[in-house]
Amino acid sequence: LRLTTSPPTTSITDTRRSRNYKSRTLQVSAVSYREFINFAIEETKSHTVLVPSPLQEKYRSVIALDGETELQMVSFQAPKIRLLRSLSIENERMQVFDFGVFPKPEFDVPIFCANFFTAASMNIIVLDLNPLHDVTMRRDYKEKYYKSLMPLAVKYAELLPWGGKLTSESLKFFSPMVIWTKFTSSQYKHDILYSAFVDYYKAWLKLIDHAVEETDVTKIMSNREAQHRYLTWRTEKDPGHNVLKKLVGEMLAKELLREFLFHGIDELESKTFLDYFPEYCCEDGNINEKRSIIGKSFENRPWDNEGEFIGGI
Ligand code: BLA
Repeated sequence: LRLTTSPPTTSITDTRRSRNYKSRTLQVSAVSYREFINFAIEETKSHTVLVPSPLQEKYRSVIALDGETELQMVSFQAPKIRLLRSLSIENERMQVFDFGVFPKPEFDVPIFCANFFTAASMNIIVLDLNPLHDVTMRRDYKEKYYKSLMPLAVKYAELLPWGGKLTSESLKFFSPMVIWTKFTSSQYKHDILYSAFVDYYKAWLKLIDHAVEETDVTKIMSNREAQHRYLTWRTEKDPGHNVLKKLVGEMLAKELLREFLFHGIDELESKTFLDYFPEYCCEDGNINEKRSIIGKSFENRPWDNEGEFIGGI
């Protein structure tokens, strides 16, 4: 962190000076997620052959409606990875990092998910290896991927404690090793978050390294549908939507969600949101705009240290 002089108070009209002002304030803002994406890409490259995704040509950079804030996007693919993509947004008011890695449907490996939102020094953090299949119903799936990772989860659950009640539906998309936390910015917390990100990503890379391609058509279909259901949920109900809409307007926000962040929603399957989540159907047949039908719950971490669900029904 570099301390700088306080920002000029006079209004700036000259664009070059205005850019200097911006970069100076960026230096004082405590958080930047740039090192996170750099680490993830370099680390992935040391495990597999990463090539740019066809999406990369169209989605690189978008300037927000304020004429200043830049949304930066990168996307890649690899032999076992359908899509690795990142969106980062950094201005004086907020820093956003939305990083996701989606395996090809031939692999039942969890989806890597890092969603970090920082504004007014409050951080809203989700870091997880999101399960493709229900970890309560499918014990075999939980044993296969999460059993050996629980010690890692327990370590970070102490350092980055449960962030409080959340939209109940989200829990089905989270694993027993999820880091869901909120904190006020500090270098200490930021360093812990970086270390958690590094450890979780290395753990995920190991899973995909060892994953064996599925040949059973029924199992591939089930993986594909599970991933599509996940994409469908997040395209419709992700908590970041409002921020995106404010930045780039409703039309472009929707395009970025469907075509970039959750790309695959129009390719993997043809089922709709209401096919998967019929409880959101309004009388007029439209999708209920509420983020959550059930409401918020889970005041405390609903898994024990072995990853057993202890949150009730
Ligand atoms: C809040 N983001 C949240 C919350 C969660 C997540 C759990 C707490 C509110 C809630 O209960 O829903 C994240 N939820 C997730 C994730 C999954 C999920 C990752 O179900 C995956 C299945 N957050 C972002 C991005 C932005 C963002 C990219 O990841 C902005 C562009 C913003 N998240 C954001 C904001 C809030 C939030 C503003 C607080 C507003 C709110 O609680 O609705």
